Amino acid sequence: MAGRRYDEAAFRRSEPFRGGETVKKVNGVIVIHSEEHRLQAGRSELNDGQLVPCYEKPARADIVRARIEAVGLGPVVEPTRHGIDPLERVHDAGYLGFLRTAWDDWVAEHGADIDALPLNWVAPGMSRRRVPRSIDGRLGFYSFDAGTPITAGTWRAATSAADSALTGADRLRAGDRSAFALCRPPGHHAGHAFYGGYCFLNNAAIAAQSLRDGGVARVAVLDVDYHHGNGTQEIFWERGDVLFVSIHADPADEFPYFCGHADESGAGAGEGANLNLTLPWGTDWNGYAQALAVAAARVREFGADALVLSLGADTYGGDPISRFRLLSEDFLRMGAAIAGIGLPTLFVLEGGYAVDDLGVNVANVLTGFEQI
Ligand code: OKP
Ligand code: ZN
Repeated sequence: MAGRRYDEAAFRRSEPFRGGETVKKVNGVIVIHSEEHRLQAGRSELNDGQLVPCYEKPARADIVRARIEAVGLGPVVEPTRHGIDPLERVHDAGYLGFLRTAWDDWVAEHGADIDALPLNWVAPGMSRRRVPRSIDGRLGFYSFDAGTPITAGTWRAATSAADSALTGADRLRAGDRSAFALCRPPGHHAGHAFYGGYCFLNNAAIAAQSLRDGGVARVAVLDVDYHHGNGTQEIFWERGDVLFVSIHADPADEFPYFCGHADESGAGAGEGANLNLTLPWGTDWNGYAQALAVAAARVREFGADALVLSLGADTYGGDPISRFRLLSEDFLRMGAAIAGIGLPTLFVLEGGYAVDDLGVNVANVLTGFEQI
């Protein structure tokens, strides 16, 4: 995969393009972003047996936005509000109701000084027939990990992120070649009726469904986050009109552990419309590029009319919770490879926790895409 070489100096020279209306904007991609993301600022998550500061924090979006403006990508625009209907096209109404009031219910029980984290879950054989009345019971009922605190601003932040993805989908339907939904919190671990993995609303799935509802016949979701997009897989598992392809660390070794295996291919009308490409710890661009070529070929073969790209940059070698070894310049190659698929593409931000380098890595994907 040839890819174009990353030239930092050329990048800096292009900065004046930002105000330069007469200059053709080679790096133009509309970026949709809401400041409301910072309402999700969890204090701690359970990791390695102890409560540690949240990896998924507001500074992540800030550095991505700063880099986008520095290199002349953009413009950056606010999302338009889309209300509850497009969320209910993907998520269970009872789950959405839980999420909307969970913080208030938690505060009534435990006070506002601690974030809401679940304490126990159902195992196979235990009953899920009743939704518990207790907030602690409901936190466990609707979640799958203890790394995803619900806070005072979770609902507003999560809905603002979904609105960014929906606004991006609108742009694609209006004819744009690309858009970037700068979402926080991320979404790809959130399923029809569950949250976890720092995700509450599945922004990419909501956007993909909105494209379908807007008349796009076939949609592909390609997930390049280091972790398997188990929520997106679950949402589209029995759907033949939405292809899900994910490249990620082998779940035998890595979160989310219980799904994302190579033999999970969908069911019913969705049989064959799910493809998991698992890679071992230590994977560098060589190994990654081969998987990406397989993924791109599958998306093309599916005959998709639009692509939703779940963009996690936690495949980066410097990521604190992940074990692939991509370099910053590899993200330019990734963007070029995605452009090679040749579809209108909505990028949706997922993970990436090496905050200092996250802006460069994410902007590189967009730049690599726009240069093709
Ligand atoms: C969210 B996204 C590592 C703990 C990991 C959850 C990771 C969620 C990743 N020791 N806990 O896909 O980037
Ligand atoms: Zn991830």
